[in-house]
Amino acid sequence: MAASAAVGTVLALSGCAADADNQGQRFGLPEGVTEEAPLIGDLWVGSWVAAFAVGVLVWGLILWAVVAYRKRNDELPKQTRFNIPIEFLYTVTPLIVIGVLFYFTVQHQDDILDESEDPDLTVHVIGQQWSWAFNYTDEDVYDIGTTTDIPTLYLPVNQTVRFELDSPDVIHSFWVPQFYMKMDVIPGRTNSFQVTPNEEGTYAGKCAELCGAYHARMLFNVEVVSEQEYAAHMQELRQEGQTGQIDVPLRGSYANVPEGEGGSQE
Ligand SMILES: [Cu+2]
Repeated sequence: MAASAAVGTVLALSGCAADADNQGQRFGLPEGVTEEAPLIGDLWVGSWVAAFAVGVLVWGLILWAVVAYRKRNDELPKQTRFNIPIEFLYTVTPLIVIGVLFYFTVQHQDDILDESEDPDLTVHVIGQQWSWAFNYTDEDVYDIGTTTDIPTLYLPVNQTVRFELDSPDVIHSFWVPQFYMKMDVIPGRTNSFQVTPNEEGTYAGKCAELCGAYHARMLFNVEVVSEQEYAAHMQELRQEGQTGQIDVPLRGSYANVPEGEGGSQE
């Protein structure tokens, strides 16, 4: 009963999304578009399958106890205080469950955060109240977004990109849901990770850490494009004079507070 209700809820929730194809099978995850996405996808689906297996066992035992030991007469059943084997089981089983989840989480985390291979390109990402700046460090060009002019991050398909994340003010979080990856952007500390987008398309990105009044406006787009289109976009940025490496913190030209709503939020 509860199991089918839970599965029904997952299916109903996933049915609302535009890219609902097979989303139920992914337990609500959107379609992954990087080489590394299956690492997190498998961990997510595997955890749900394990949770349902434990759930079915527990619900089964509850039902069995309800039926097998229901009240049959007014005679008081045998009273017991404790049962060592059962209490041992109660203690050891959760430790095994947690141990298995912990093992697979650490194993996948190590693979996801692996940066031993050299990336094909590096993008220096600056998250700042309340928008993003993308510095294509190898190309020596950059793009700076504002709350009203949402920036677009261009990435060439099938190339490994290394994101270096910096913040000059408060903690933000760099999140592209379809990359199955997000990472905190912390002032005074450069975080980094690598992904290889393997499907061309337009994807949404956002800040996933409540960072102030206009947190909800910290949106960006990701365009995963062919190598030619990527080169053309780099050329565009160059022609617009957006060349060089940007400093953190960004100063001056960066109007990050929506017009007429002045005042910073710190
Ligand atoms: Cu933010």
